[in-house]
Amino acid sequence: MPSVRWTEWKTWDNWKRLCGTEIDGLGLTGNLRELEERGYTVLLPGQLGGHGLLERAVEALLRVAEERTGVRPDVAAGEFGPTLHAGSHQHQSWLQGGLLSTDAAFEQIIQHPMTLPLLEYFLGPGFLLSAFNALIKRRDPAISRDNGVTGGGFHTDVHLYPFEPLPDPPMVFNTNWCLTDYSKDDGALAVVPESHKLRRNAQPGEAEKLAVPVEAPAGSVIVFHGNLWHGSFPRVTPGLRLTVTAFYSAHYCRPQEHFPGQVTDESVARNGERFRQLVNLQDIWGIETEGDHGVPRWERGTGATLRQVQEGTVTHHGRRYRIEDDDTITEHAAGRPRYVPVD
Ligand SMILES: O=C(O)CCC(=O)C(=O)O
Repeated sequence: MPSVRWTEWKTWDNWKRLCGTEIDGLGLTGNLRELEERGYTVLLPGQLGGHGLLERAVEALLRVAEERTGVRPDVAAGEFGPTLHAGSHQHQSWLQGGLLSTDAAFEQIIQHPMTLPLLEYFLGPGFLLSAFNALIKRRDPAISRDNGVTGGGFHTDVHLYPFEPLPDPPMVFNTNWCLTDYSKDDGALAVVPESHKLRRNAQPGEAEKLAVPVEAPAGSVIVFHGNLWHGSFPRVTPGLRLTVTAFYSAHYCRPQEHFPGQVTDESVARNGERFRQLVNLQDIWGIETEGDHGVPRWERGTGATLRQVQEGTVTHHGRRYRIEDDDTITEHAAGRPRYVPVD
């Protein structure tokens, strides 16, 4: 995130210029252009840098699915156990809630250095992780390549915003991490290119006619705009499609999941400031008692007052910090604190 004071950028144009410089330095200008023009882009494994993240994420997903359902998904045979959200549409099953802290690979995914700058460009400073889910999908026996393969379940992701035109700048952005290959027959994400510019939801049946598959090899990530019409194609090949979705919202929006109440101590200990900020652990809002006022969530329950927090130091996981106001978001209370290591 550009660590420039709010008073020095203040407008969206300035913000985007700052972020654009960082994006350019990472070689992501083409991806940014696709996001602006089409509403989605694919970052390929070669751009993401590998380091075994794909393999670790697949293993984590299979392990957690087995813990939750009693059945280890069989990626080749196309079988998985019953989950709470099974069969929403098209023979797919969502693992929702409490997934993030189950594996360090997932924590790495939500703060990946190649996705965050693109998200920041559109969502602004201090954006949050809104939800972290997994999706397991198998062949739909009712559909074959011969009887037509159309996309289904089309929606935008701006679930909390009840008005049209849809918000611009967008309030939310999505990343779908393809843990297996994505082709149309594999049941890929279906999108309507440029539909994010329409700033409205699709009429029934409208998106199906215009949808195209987002095809990508395993290990890619699809980044897409919150106002984009999307769904997915039914799977007509054997085996499973595996996906994890990291969904983000702007700093001023309400996240879907309450991460501060769910991330484990081990998870926080093995991650840094960016992770704590994304899961809203350093938030000063969500006040419950008078003593909470201005006190970051991470300090709540310790009995520390605002004055003690501001004037002293705090210790977490063996590390001592001074807490400063972060004026890179705004210059007053809507900002968030910054934890500066003291030793
Ligand atoms: O790939 C899919 O099946 C749909 C994903 C989706 O709708 C989402 O991540 O919001």
